[in-house]
Amino acid sequence: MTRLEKTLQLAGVGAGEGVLIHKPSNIFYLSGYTGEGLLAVGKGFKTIVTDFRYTEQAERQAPGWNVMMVEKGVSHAMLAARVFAAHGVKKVLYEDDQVTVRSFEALKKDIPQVEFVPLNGAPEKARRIKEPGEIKLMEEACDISCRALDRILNQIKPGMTEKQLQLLLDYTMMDLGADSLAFNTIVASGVNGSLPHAIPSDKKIEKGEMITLDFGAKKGGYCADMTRTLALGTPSPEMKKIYDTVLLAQETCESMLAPGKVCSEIDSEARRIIDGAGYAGRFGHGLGHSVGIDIHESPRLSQVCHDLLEEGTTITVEPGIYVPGLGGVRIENTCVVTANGGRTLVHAQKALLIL
Ligand SMILES: [Mn+2]
Repeated sequence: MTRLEKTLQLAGVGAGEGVLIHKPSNIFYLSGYTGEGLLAVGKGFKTIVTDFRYTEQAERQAPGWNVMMVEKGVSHAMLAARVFAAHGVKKVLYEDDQVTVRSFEALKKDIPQVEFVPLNGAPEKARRIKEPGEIKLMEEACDISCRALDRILNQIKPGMTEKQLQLLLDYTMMDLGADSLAFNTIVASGVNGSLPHAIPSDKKIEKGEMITLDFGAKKGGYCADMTRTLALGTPSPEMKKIYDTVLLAQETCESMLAPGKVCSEIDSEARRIIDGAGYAGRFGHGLGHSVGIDIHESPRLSQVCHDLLEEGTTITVEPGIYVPGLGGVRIENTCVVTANGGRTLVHAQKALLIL
């Protein structure tokens, strides 16, 4: 079954029904096309509606798809309306989490006499289980990220700013074959480590500080996501204790990954370990998130997600402890759930690295 067939089946699409796709990651997943525009699809038809800038690209990236080009006075939705009319579509499923209120009004005007109903995340449901080819691309993205970290380690010196370190890491990932970055790299040193999503600053990295690096390459459309916290010189006993606690939580929870496991229960285990070490309230985010074409996908390892892990789920395990005025530690691997349990795609050392 193709990805499109799987998605139409999950959405329960039958004859006389059509689907509009606006979300870029869903457009890429279903068609391979990475430009702007929308998809108008249904049983027996698949069309990319785009403009002059992207028509050739769409034809190259999505062989077998019908590509339509908008012209002056003819909107994307008007072309979708022609496709739907040609296939007797009376009901259109659309992404109500993507379309703005204004563009929904335009859709209703440009595609008249059809009923609009929410698609309810059918493509995202299909995307939860990664195909072997998708896992291979994520493995490549993780491998580039790990090799980049390995290559820059001996260049991290006291006096270097967080921004300089970010640039070095980003440059090295691109140099090693990343297509782009999966997200903005986080570099947090010393007291900045207590900010889980710190923005790299002009602060100089000093001896005795820990440095949290959260980063990932993107390859073939797929994201890597990894975090390592390093020490520049010997860390304080308190920071060492925090590191050991986070490492124990990370390794324990990673080893719990398996098909059928409840997401919230894995998150609870990390909290038990961290709270038990005296850091209750210092781990204020979820334990992990699925990752793929988008950096944050579902399911999530959190208190509010009671979904079961399935074979082919790719998910991060990233506990952290954050203490304002002191610093923080986070350790993160991107893993794949296999029939035999979790397998990490990130092979960088997790034991504390003291530079
Ligand atoms: Mn992450």
